[in-house]
Amino acid sequence: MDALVKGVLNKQISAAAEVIRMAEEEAPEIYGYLKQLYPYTGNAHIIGITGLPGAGKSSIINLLIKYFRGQDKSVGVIAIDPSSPLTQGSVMGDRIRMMEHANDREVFIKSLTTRGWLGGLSKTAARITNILDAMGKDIIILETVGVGQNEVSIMNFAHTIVLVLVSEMGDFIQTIKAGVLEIGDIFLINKIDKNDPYDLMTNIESVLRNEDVEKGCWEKKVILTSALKNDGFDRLLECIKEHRRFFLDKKDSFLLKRARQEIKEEVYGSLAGHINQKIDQDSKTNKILKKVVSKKEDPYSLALKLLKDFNIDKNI
Ligand SMILES: Nc1nc2c(ncn2[C@@H]2O[C@H](COP(=O)(O)OP(=O)(O)OP(=O)(O)O)[C@@H](O)[C@H]2O)c(=O)[nH]1
Ligand SMILES: [Mg+2]
Repeated sequence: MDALVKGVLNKQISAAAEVIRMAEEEAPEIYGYLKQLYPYTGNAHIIGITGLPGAGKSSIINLLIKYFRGQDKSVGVIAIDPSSPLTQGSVMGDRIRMMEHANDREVFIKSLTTRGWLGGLSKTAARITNILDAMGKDIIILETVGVGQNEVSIMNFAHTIVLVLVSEMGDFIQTIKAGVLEIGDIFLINKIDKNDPYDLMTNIESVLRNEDVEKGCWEKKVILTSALKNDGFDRLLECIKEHRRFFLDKKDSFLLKRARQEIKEEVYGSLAGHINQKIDQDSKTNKILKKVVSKKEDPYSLALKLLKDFNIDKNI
């Protein structure tokens, strides 16, 4: 077994950080490491926390870290896109909120931004989740801003998905992507110390489709919290535990869904990277693009040419 793999399995932070770096940078040897680590994954409870910017996700994660550390569980956090234009400055905020855990060797916090990726943010997040899982993290928390497709895909890697809402955000159903509403297991209305949550609560309850509970589906829960005052947190923990028991019963179907998604992310992510590079940076394509601009070529013929590179022949 490779020394670096052994290091990750022995919970060495430097080894995990090195493998994560390679996963992010698409180092060619990463596949070998991921392959060796994969058999050791599958033990962590992966909790996805998503919601609009500023809803209180990081504050809630901070409370979760505290709770799980109190239970002597080790924790990994992957915070995605804390520096998008929507949430500028919050990397600093996240650091400050999570600072108290900075010296705790059992807490590993990794931030990823959506900028600068040639496609494949979800792929990288999936890989890092597996690296932390193999490292023996009992709990892995994924934080995303629930506004983009990437973020919705990332939530597919979580067992338990918590959607954080705040009533001041008003017409949340329009604002938040429909997909997020469907994937949420627990709906948390935060900042109840500041805003009356009841209208929003009625609103959510009216759109949640819980009619399949009798067929064995999870009954989606709505919870009221104040991360600031540490209010409603017991109920959140109860629901998280209840959901864990629920999915453990259906573990096989979850593992299948996850494996499917992982393969898709790897293939999509790499293809997207390849295609973006080809269209954005390839000099030959650039020449054709200029012709498209002057209407001597059309985008469809160029797309068909590119598809032929993948043996996809639309036969036109
Ligand atoms: N009054 C009140 N403020 C809160 C509560 N929870 C969080 N906040 C504040 O809301 C602001 C945003 O909180 P964060 O935890 O950073 O929210 P976030 O959803 O992680 O934000 P982004 O990562 O930027 O999307 C901070 O100033 C928090 O102190 C709460 O329950 N009540
Ligand atoms: Mg945050």
